Amino acid sequence: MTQYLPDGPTLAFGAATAAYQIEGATTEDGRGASIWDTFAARPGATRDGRDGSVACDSYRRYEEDLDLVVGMNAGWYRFSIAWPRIVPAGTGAVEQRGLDYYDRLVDAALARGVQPTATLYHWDLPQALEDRGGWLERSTAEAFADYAMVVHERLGDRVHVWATHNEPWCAAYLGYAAGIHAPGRKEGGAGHRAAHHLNLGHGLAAARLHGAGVTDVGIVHNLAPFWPETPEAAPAADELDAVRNRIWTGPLAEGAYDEGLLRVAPELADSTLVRDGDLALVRGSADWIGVNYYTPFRPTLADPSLDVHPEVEAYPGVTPVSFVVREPRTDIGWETDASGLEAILVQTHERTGLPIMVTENGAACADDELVDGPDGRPMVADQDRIDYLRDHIGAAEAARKAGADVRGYIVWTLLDNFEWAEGYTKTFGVVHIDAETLARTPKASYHWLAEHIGSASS
Ligand code: IFM
Repeated sequence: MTQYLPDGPTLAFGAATAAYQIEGATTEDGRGASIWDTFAARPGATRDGRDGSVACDSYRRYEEDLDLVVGMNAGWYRFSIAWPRIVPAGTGAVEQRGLDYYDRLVDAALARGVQPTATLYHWDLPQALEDRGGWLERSTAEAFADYAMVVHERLGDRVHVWATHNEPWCAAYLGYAAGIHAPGRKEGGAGHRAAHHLNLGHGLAAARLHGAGVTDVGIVHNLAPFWPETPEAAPAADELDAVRNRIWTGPLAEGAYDEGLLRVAPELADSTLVRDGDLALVRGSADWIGVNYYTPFRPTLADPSLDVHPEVEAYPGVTPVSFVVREPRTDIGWETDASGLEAILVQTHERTGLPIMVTENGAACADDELVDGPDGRPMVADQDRIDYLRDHIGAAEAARKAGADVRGYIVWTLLDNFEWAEGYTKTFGVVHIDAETLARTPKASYHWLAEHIGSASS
């Protein structure tokens, strides 16, 4: 039973960010190097050659950012903690100055009446752990649980809603198999191995957090609907559902990797990897689940006009497919279809029975330009994003009416920020960041959200 997760008669609202995407200050106050510092420094790793060393400078400007959360009428701020700020070498010595930063951030949120919810891992693994094998090693899962407890010890009196991982699918498959995210390894079945250790790390951390009295431990996944474009693609869609969705929900709900998954990911049947007790530990370990949704996927078999998707190449055992991407699309090329959010929320409810938060949803938009407004002040008229958000909030409400226990909607993201391999070329923020001065300018979507949230909760 969760105690602190929102549970009101209407959706709760929040804004989300992640440490490496906004903080900057990557060499300050004893922070160790992370795999994203190393990866982003590789020529060609990010579209614009840039990294997170400055980002939005939220390490210093967090109070201004929290004021923006308040101005949006959002009751929740979802942020992530940078593991290399807390345990710079991944294991061993703890850096108090890193903890002090999050301490100040949490106090500043609470002082403004905003509930902080912390994610412990949003992809910035300490480089020292990667040097010892990263998520391909069981010891990283064990180190993660130790780090979780260090953070909880400092913040647990004020942070009550925790998430272990954010989108471990990306950490595993984009990081170790597709090689397009840090640490940039392209090693076939390694994605499944990393995925198991991420599941295990969640299970170990959740057990220890529960042991320390935490009641609201969750995990955040980018679950997605796979809608076969043709009847022939239906078996492939099921395989993709296995490696993208059931690989996480199966252990949580059933304590098992299902047979369909094991057929395409035989690595997960290896008892030296998946040891006795691992999956039993994960079963029932989450009190809530976060769903990050952006787009549905429409697999189709062997269409010569389309490339096999690089993400699909990351699963050696899955039938090669292409994805048909219909219009309209956001600026990052992802199809916009809000009905996919309703579908994935209902499916997650059916598969896990857990309370759900929409922990991320938002759009990269091409209309994010700063222009002079009618009153002479700078403004961003991002009508595309307003349409996207309105439709998706409606879909979350529809899922709730259909019986899914959806508690809240957290927009991705508060600020334009470092969008991983895309560098700063794709903007998801409801607040514009000036590339030179880092000045914050709320976009039209921010004002729309403020009004929507204000009227929804009054
Ligand atoms: O920016 C990312 C975030 O870090 C994780 N979820 C998807 C977002 C948009 O790509």
